[in-house]
Amino acid sequence: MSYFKNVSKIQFEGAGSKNPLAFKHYNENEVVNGKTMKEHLRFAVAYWHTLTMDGSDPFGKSVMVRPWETVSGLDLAKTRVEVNFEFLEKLGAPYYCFHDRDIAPEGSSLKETNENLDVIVGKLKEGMKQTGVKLLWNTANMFSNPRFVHGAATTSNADVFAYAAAQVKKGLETAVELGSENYVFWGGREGYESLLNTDMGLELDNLARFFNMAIDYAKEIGYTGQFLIEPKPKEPTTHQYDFDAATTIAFLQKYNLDKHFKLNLEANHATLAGHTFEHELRVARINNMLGSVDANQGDPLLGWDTDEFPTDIYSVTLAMYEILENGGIGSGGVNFDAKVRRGSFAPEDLFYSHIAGMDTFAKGLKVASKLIEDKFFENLLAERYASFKTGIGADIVAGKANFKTLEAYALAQTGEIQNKSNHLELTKAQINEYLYNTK
Ligand code: XUL
Ligand code: CO
Repeated sequence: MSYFKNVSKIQFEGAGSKNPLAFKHYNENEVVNGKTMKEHLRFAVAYWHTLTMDGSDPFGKSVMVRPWETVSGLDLAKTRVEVNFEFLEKLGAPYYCFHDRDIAPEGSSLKETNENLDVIVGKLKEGMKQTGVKLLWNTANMFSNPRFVHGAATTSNADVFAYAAAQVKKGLETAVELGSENYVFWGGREGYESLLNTDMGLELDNLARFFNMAIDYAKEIGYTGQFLIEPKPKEPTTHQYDFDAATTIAFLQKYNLDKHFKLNLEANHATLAGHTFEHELRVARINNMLGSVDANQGDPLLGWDTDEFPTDIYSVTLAMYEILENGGIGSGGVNFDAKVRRGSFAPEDLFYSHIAGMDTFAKGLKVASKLIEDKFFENLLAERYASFKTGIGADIVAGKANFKTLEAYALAQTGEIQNKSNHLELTKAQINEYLYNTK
């Protein structure tokens, strides 16, 4: 049974190819910076956007009724597993990601819901064995069901906290069963609408308690995958506790959780936080907390999470630079947390969009690699910060200076301090040359 009869395995045809169902830049076996593109990029497809998203929005109903959606409930869930593996194989993406509720419908009790999950997890395991596709990460959807109206681990209702714990317990068991390389926590409704009725101290303490329980249970069942937290500043709540990379790292450090987690950083979440994607990656990198990325892009003119496919080569190049400087993405990957626009409702748009994203990342990887090979940023920074290499600057860096020695130094100087231009526009023009000319 084939669900994409008009699409065969996507091949690399090279720059200049006009075939919409071919890669122009992503050549999985091509070696860049010492590793193949496949090893660098570790692409993953998001189950929720590719298999279950139906194109509905607050103003209109579903427009993406897929040809295979002729059944419902658990039968539809089973069909989607088959579609998933055909899609992944034809695209040549080595990984996928899901929320528990993407893959199987909820039953009338937690027990029944878990039984539904077991059926689908069994089928996924079979598909993974047959295709060699792997699970980059799984997570728990603790935001869609009405029970999570006041949050999950940060809810005001202890019964909901218990339910959320049971859900993550099952999620970790699923991670073991499917060999998931990471487990993600995105705090869907972990935040507040109004401080007027919020005990922020208790909610944050409870969130830390919840994470500690997850760490303990993972240890108990022998789950060794990487725990990831995905920051986002707002939406659905007015203020989400994992606002951005810096806030999340401070939270983890306060509760001594930092050694157990890394961050899964999403481009559109960075935009919502008023940051660039590369800013978020840099904050994580310098704190040794860069774990994985959710690849997408937002519309800077809109204030919500549009989850568009990443085609902005400038932003992706700078993101890939951070990843390369990090020494790679480790057990993480590049997960397309991205959805086709409502108007792109044809099944083949699922291929066009992923190809666009994969080609953008492949090209970004090449440009970033060339920038590193040429020591572009290394030389620029060495020159800009040269004053910290000798004399008083070297003393500051070595911890040999204090306010008294610095005052004595400043008093001994004659004339005005001299600063140098940083030639930022020249830097931008030079980066453009790399973007135009890297083959
Ligand atoms: C929501 C979002 C989630 C997480 C996983 O904005 O990004 O899909 O990636 O829960
Ligand atoms: Co995401």
